[in-house]
Formats: sequence, structure tokens, C-alpha cells
Amino acid sequence: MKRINTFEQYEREYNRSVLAPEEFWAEQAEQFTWKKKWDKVLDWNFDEPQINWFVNGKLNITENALDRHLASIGNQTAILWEPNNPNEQAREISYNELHLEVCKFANVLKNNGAKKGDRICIYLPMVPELAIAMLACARIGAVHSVVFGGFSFKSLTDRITDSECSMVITSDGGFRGTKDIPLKSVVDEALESCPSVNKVVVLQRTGEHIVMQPNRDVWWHDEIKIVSGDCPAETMDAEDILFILYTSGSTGKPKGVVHTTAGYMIYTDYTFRNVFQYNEGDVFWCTADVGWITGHSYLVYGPLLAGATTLMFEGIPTYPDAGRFWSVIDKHKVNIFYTAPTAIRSLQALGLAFVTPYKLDSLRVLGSVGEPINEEAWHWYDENIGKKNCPIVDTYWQTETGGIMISPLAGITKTKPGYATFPLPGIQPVLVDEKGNELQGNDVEGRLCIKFPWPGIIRTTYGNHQRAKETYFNHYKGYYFTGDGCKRDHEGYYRITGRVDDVLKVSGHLLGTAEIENAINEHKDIVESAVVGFPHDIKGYGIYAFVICDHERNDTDNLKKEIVETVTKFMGPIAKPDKIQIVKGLPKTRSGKIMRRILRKIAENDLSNIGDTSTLLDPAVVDEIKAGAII
Ligand code: 7RM
Repeated sequence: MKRINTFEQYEREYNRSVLAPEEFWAEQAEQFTWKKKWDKVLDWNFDEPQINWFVNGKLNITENALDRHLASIGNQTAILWEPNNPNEQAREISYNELHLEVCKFANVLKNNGAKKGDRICIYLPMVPELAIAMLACARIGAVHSVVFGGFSFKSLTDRITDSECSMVITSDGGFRGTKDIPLKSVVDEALESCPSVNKVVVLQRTGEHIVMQPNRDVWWHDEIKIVSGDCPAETMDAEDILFILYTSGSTGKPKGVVHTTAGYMIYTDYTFRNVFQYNEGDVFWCTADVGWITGHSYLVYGPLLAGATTLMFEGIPTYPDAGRFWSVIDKHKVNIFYTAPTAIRSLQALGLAFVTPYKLDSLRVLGSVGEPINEEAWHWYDENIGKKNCPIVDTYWQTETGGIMISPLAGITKTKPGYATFPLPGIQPVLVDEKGNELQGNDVEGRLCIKFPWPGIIRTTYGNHQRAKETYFNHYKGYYFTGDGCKRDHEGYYRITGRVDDVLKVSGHLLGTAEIENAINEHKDIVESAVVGFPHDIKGYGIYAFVICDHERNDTDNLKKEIVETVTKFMGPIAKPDKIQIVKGLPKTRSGKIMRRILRKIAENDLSNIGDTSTLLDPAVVDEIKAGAII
């Protein structure tokens, strides 16, 4: 397996990727199966933005993730599946079997009217059929849009309508810990206002009773019986859309981040092999849900492209007890383990008694993703899980970047707790001040931008190119803007300091404050709300909601409960506010803009640093809010 083996080699490759990016990426691209090679490596312009990698190249990503491996490792396990309930049998699906299942399900999609270019929404629990469904879409050139099972009906409706999906793939339900998640009934509710959908393919997972709508709903297990196992891979252009994945932004409407075929393929494969220093035969476990980009890139596409064994876990870290991760690592001899700081912190808080029964001696590399990892969690992970013997890769990236951007290479880069360290080859980070001036040299702090395209970069936001332009390419001319603050220390190490916009990372999930406010405002008594984050020991950030009720309600506890239920129903349990304060007014400027800075200070209990309130329409509201603040 070709990859970077020393730090000197990393430096050489990095320099080469900056001096001759096209040559550098063309070399990576050569390793794949193409139906037709590209005419030009890169055509780009960040102002439009217009980014084309491997112009006129033709390929299918599933031929690279599946067919390409069959002759050499056809019998090796591709997906190793661990069920929610440890007493249920684990599943091992070889590359040969996965190839067959993907071809069969691709034929099911075709039989049900799906064709190249159609958008298909996938709303499934963490079962192998989720990966099979994604790959089957890619096989026939349909665009998948996976929606996280923790989102509920309104979020699902919005995501289906925005990209006009013609089909939904779901299951009766899903198991998570002691809960059964009723996915199909959420789909039924969502589809009441999604006229574009005419087919629903339903996988049976929990066996619970559901209602099948005639002509619209079909069972996966019925359809799969009547198809052949032969499905030639559709010819796709390098820049044809592979998938859409919705991510929260500063407005209430989520953005459909668009990734295209060849660039995403090359970037996820390259970063997977190099960051984790994957060796042939390794078992790789990414604990992220496939509903998030981390699951797309490092549970499904990256590992399968590299011919790895990828472990998919259906359950949660605390079921049947808080030792589950560690027991699964021992059971399946996991070599590389990739999780989120919030999971590490919550398991740390439950105590070492859940860790010590396990050997964990198969582990070689540990990874972290999703938010800054605090030093305490970093050391706990290093000492108790890695036994001071496993390098930790703190991988910084985004839905929009397709793959890891700034990260150590395991065992090669000297790490520093709290630092994502250095950019990967192909990534040219710059720090800018608020005016967009580039901050040169070391020991500087500013906003993180990237000044040259890499193959995994977002191409557009689905159906609204202008939005992509304004969100990512207009803030600082000639640069892609990440929305993150960042520090480059005296040795040139990068440390991400957090978001500088109105999105929050709550337990590793990116949530827009405006989206949460919209959900709260669905409650009939709420006239207006404002949501901010506050530091939370386990979740990273917690959700603090200030709400205005349209009439006095003396049963405040009930009202708060109803608000939580409303958010759960409309957006999903992940967006439930931790604290709700009923207020009479919100701090607004004369032009009516909510001064979130003030609310943030109150939520953080930093009352002495509230700053100037004289420009507010009614400065007195601040005192009222301060007096009622929930600490
Ligand atoms: C992969 C993912 C993106 C945002 C990003 C950051 C934060 C992610 C790290 C991190 C510090 C990290 N995609 N973030 N990884 N912050 N260190 N290693 O999380 O689209 O859901 O979120 O997550 O703020 O902009 S995402």
C-alpha cells in the first residue's frame, strides 16, 4: 500500500503538492479505474466559484470501491457489522458479497423507476443496507442524500423538498440502546408535504407494525428477490454529483452541500490511507453515524476505496453499559479507532471501571473528529485507551471539505494535545484578520481560509449556487472561508479555536441556531426566540434558548417541557435546548437585529463582560434577562 512513511517524506510531498498541485493529484488519480482518463487535471475560479477536477474524465466510484478489489481481496470482509444488541449475531460482508448486494439493490432502484441524476433520500439506521443503498445509488448514477435518523419529520421534509427527491429508502424502525426509533412513521408524516416522492423502499429491521401505502411503498426483501445480480456501473463524468449532504448554516434553511465523483473519491481515499496509516488487513472503526459527513467519508467511501475492513456499529456507546466501545474493540480486534471528543468525555465521566476489563491491545491508532479536543480528554484517551502506545490523530475538516484537511499522520507527525497540527498535502491554509488581510508567519490567530482548491472541496450548494458563493467564497476574496477561528503557534502548529458564525457544535453535531429557533417557534405560544451556545463539559456546547411567550403562562415548567417536545418533533432530539429562559424582550438594535453577543455572555455567565448596551432599542431588557439567567 503506497503512502507517506516519514515526516521528511510528508514535507517533500507537501511542498510538491503546493508547487505542482495538478501533477501531484494526477499521480494519485492514476491508481484508480477510469472508463476514460481526464483531459485536464484542474479548471478553477474561486470567484464564481467554479471548480472542476479531472475534466472530462469518466468513471464510476463503485467500480473503484468494489469491482477493483474483487480479484485480490474478494473474500476479505468489507463491512463488519456490530448490532445494537450484543446478543444478536454480528455480520461479516465480504467484498464479493457487498458487490453482489449493491448490484442487486441497484437493480431494485431501477425497477422502481430510479435513473441517473435522480435524487434519492436515504433515512436508515446504522445497518449494512445503509451503505448498500448509498453504493447502489452511485452504481446507477443517482444522487444520494442521507438524512441522519436523529432528525425528525420537519427536517426530513425540508431536506427532501429542497433537492426534490423522487424516492426515499427507509426502514420500519431502528434500534438505539433501549429505544426503537420509528423511522417509517416519520417518513409518512414528512411525505404529506413532499409531492416529488413517488416511491418508498422499506427495509425490515425492527419488525414493528407499520402502514405500507399501496403503489408508493415496497418492501426491500420483496424487491430484492426478483432482480438479477448483474448491474453494469453507469458511466459518470468526474464532476457529476455523487451526493448531497445537508449541513446547518447561519440561516434557518440547511444547505445541500454537493460533492462530485472523482475529486471526492481521490481525496477520501488519499486522506484515509495517509492520516490513519492504514495497513492491509487492518480493521478500521469510525463510530460516526453515516448521516454525517464523517460516516460518508470514513465509514463508507474512504475505507472501501482503500480495500479496508470497515466496522459499522448500530448502537450507542452506553448500551448495554459504558464499556461497549471497548468490548467491541476487543471482540473484533479493531486496529484503528476514530471517534468524537464528546464521546470520549462522556465515557471518561462514567469512570475507568468500564475500561479496565478490556485488553484493547489490538489498537494501533486513535482518531478524534468533530470539535476541538480538550487536553484533559486527549490525555485520558491517550493513557486509558491507547495505553500511551497509539498515536492520536486530531483530524480537522468539514462537510464542505469532503475529507480531512489538517491532521497529524499517525505515528509520523509529532502531536501536541489540542492541535490538529499541520495541513495535509494539497491543503494551503491561510489565516486572515477580520478585514481579510493575510496574517504571515507564526504565532498568529485569525480566521481560517484555504487558498487553493483540493479535490474534495464543495462544488456548490444544491439548487442555489449563489448561497455557496456567499457563504464560502465571498467573505475573503480568492479564498475558501471555513467559518472557524484558528491559531498558528510559534512552531507552525494549527489549533482550531471554534466557529465564528451562528452555528453550534453540540455533541459533535453541527446545528444552526436559526434552525433551532424555527423549531421552537412552532410552539403556539412562542412569539420569538433566540438560541445561543454555552460551554458544556460533555457536549462541547449546550443549547440555551431565550423565548418570548405571547401571554403570561404560570405553568412555566409545563411550557418548557412543551418547548422541548416541539423541538424534538420538528427538528429532532439532537436539538433539544438544555436551558430555556422565558423573557419579556430580547436585546435588539434599533434596526431590530438581536445582539447575540450579549445573550452569549449571559449564557456563559460572564455577566461582567457584557459590554456596551447603549445602542440597544431597550437596554432595560438586559437587566431583566440577567436577573433571570439560568446558571
Ligand atoms: C468533520 C465534521 C465542521 C466543523 C468545523 C469545526 C469543527 C471538526 C474539528 C473541529 C476542532 C477538529 N464536519 N471541527 N473537526 N474543530 N478540531 N479536529 O465535523 O461539517 O459536521 O463540522 O466542526 O468547527 O468547521 S461538520
